Parts: sequence; structure tokens; C-alpha cells
Amino acid sequence: MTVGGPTFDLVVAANRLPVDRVVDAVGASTWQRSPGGLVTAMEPVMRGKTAAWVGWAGEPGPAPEPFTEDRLHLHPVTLSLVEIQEYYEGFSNDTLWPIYHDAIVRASFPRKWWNTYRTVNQRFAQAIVEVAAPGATVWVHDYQLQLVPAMVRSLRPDVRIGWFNHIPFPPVELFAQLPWRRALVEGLLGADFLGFQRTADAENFLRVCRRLLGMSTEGETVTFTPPGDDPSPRTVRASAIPISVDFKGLDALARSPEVVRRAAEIRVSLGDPEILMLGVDRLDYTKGIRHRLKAYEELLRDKAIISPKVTLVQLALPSREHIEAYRQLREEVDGTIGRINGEYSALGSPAVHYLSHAYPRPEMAAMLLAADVMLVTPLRDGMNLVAKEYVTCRHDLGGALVLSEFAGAWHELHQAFTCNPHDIEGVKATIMHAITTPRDERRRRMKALRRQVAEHDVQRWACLYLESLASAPLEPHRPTLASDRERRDAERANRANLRASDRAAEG
Ligand code: ADQ
Repeated sequence: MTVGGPTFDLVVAANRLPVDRVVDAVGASTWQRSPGGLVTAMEPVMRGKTAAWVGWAGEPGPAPEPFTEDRLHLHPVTLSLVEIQEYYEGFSNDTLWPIYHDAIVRASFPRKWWNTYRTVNQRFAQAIVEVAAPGATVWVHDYQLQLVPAMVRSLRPDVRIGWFNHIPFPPVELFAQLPWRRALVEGLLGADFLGFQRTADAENFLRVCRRLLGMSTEGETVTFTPPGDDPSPRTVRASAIPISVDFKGLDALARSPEVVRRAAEIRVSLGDPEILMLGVDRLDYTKGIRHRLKAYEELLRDKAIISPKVTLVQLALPSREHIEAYRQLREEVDGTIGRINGEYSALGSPAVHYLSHAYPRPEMAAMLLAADVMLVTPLRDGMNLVAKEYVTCRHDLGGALVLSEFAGAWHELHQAFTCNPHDIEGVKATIMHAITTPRDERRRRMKALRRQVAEHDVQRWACLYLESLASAPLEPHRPTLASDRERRDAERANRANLRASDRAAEG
């Protein structure tokens, strides 16, 4: 079903292409690699293969012609202004995003958004089959493209199809609210392999198949008879393959003399605080920024910490500003920080340094290296790469990671200082614990955290994903004794972490 253009053995499809258009002073435009982790993750697996990437180029209106950048074939998909509003801001981010994040805010269900979501998914599927070589591997990413697997399969049964969910997959009770729940599951089941961040996400998906669609599941697989003319049953595997960061690359960057110097400079420019706390988030209601600020404000009020000896830097990159819940969040965060600064700042040293810019990687690495306490307090997060980036940058074994148990990362980073962000007393106690823990104990924890991320980096994630896709519905390899032991250790550490955080909250 190709239309004569070049075809590729590996096709990645994501809402966005991994490039941004940059316009220079004289109006000439070029494409620049976007800094995102997905591009880095895909690099080693795409190298040496003929690969294409299908996605939106970031501007409304007719898509630019396909082009090649760094030997990667980029195939832009058109999105009109209305489609951006209804498929992306609407259905993806105002219907699915809240439902998939514990309904922290109320989801909206306009029917016309669904129609547009379907139309756009069909357009992506069409673009994919145009560039997929016979027998190609197609890797679809994220919640914006959940109908694509079945659409691709119906056009091109010869290709192998995988989907990876970067965000959580909700419990059946929440998923059941979606009027289009059956169509979404049937869309996903067009894949051979479905990857999730946590085991609980894969289990939620399998439970949805069982309870809402009456399908039969066994272990990590679901077997069903697809709708249509072909009555033969299919089996699809759903497993956890947690995403990670480019440990080697980021570690090397954080060790570079420029970044080490810049980290020291940052501390000096903040007035050399005894304790520098840092939060780095997209400005999203899932990230727990309000809860974190409340805990910080109360610690100042209680005089448990004193500004400017203790200082908080909060980077909050504005996002999805056309959506009401995000506008409201921004107003609240702006207001809260204004109030804290009015109450607790000294002239020239604000209690909260609040920054809304996008920073280049070296500057971000320097900030992570400079921070004594990193606050990662989401109410729900698929993974949270910032937590992994922080420990990657701490080659000096300094610093302490405060981590919410509702971040996917918590399931791997057992030596972090755990908190339940809903429990403000608990967050305060955990912050104080992170501050007061003796240096040797903090170093021991950081060393273990770094080992975990180094051994489970993003390159390993991408390879594991593709191996799982290739062998699905069978497992790519039998779990070894060592991985079984790893799992048991992880479960034990999680239980100990939870006990400690509950005790802290109970005072
Ligand atoms: P996000 O919700 O965007 O991703 P996250 O995993 O924290 O969340 O990644 C954010 C990235 O943006 C990090 O690499 C961070 O360094 C960067 N960043 C944040 N603020 C920045 C700033 N001001 N300037 C420059 N860079 C900044 C979704 C899911 C997550 C999941 C990822 C990957 O919601 O749960 O971890 O996908 O699967």
C-alpha cells in the first residue's frame, strides 16, 4: 500500500517529530533536533537501520514535504488549527490526560473531540503505511495515538506493531468513564506488543480487557477474536518496560569542567545558601507543585527552615496554556509564590526563585548538580525523568532526592526519600529528613540510585522494547534468578520506604 516514496524497516510514530523549526534573523528556517529524551533513546536502535519518524511538525496547516535530517527520514503529518484544538488540546489533553492521571481534574467528554481524534489517528496510520517497508517494525508512542495500531494492522497486516504508553494507564473504574472505552482498547489491541511504565499500568490494561470487554487474559497476555472478517484469535502481550535517561551522556555532561564551574556559580549567584532545594517540572497539575509549595511555606512558617539559609528554585515550564485547568494552575502557582516571597523573603534574596524558561541541557545539568535537595512530588506521573536526571548528574554523590510514591520512578529508585504528596505533614517531615540525614548515609543512597539508573538507561530501554516487540506474544527471554532476586529486593525496599514515610507522617 505504498505510494512510491522510500520505505523503511523501522518506523517510529509519535505526536511530534523530533525536530523544531528554527527561524534565523533574516527569516531563513532550518530544523533543529528537539532536546527530548525520546530522540536520544531511539538513536542507538535507529542507527544502522533505515528508519523513518512520522509526526506533527509543530505548526498548524499543510505539513512540509518529507525530509531527511541526520540520516533520519522525517515524515510530517498535517494538523489544522481545529484539529490541534480538538485532537491534541481537547481529546488527548483534556479527556484522556485527566482520566489517565487519577482524574486530578475533571475530564471533558465532547463528542466532536472524539471524531477529530479518530480522523487524526487515521491520518497517522496512513502516513505510517506509506513509509513502512514490507515486514517493517512500527513503534507507536503514547496516548495521542491509541487507535493507530488497529488502523495500521487493517491496512498492513504484514508489519509488526508496538505501542508504548509514556503516561500511566488508569484503573478500570476510571477508564470505564470514557464513552469510547471499547474503541480505544480495540485500537490498542491492533498491536503485537504494548509497553507500559509500571507493572501496575500493564495490569490495569489487562483488567480493562477482562472486565470491560470480557476478554480472556493469562499472565501478561490477552487473547481475543478481532472484529472483522478474519475469525482467528490473536494474542497480545502487555508488559512494563520503564523508560530511562541517557546515563552515560548526561553523566559525562555533568562532569564537564564547564558544568561543574557553572553549578558553583549558580550557588554563588543565589547567595550561597546552606541548603538549595530545586523543583523542575512542566507546569502541570499532575506534578504536585502546589503541594510542594504548601509544604515549603509551612516549613518557613514553623521556622523549621529559614530563608535565605534555605532557598527554593522552582523551574516551571508553562505548558498547554489553552486548557483552562492549566491556566488556573499557573494563576495559583504565581499567586502562592508571590505570597511566600512577600512573607518570607529578605531584600535581594527571594524565598522562592521562580523561573519559567526552557533551559539548554548544560544549564539544566548545572542546576541539578548544584541542588542539595531535589523535590519530585507528582500526584501521578508515568515515570518522571527529572528524578533520574538528578541522580545521573550527582557524580559527586552529593544531594538528596525527595520522591513521590506516585511517580513511576519510585518503583525503581528505592533509596530516595519517599513521600506521599497529599500528606503535607509527611512531605515536610521527608524534606527535613533529607536535609538532616548524615552525609555518609546520603552518599550511600545516592550511590545506589546512580547504580540503578546506570544499569537501566534509556538505550537499554529501547533495546528491550524492540526485543519484546520482536518476540511477542512470547516473552523475549525467561526471567533469570538474578532478575527474580532484583524484583524481591525491590518489593522489600518499597515496603520499608512506605513504612518510614507513614511513620514520619504520623509524627
Ligand atoms: P513529562 O510529563 O513531560 O513526560 P518528565 O518525565 O518529567 O515529564 O520529563 C520532562 C523533561 O523536560 C525532562 O527531561 C526535563 O529535564 C525537561 N525539562 C523540564 N523543565 C525544563 C525546562 N525549564 N527547561 C528545559 N528542560 C526542561 C511524559 C510523562 C512522564 C514520563 C515521560 C517520558 O508525563 O511521566 O517520564 O513522558 O516517558
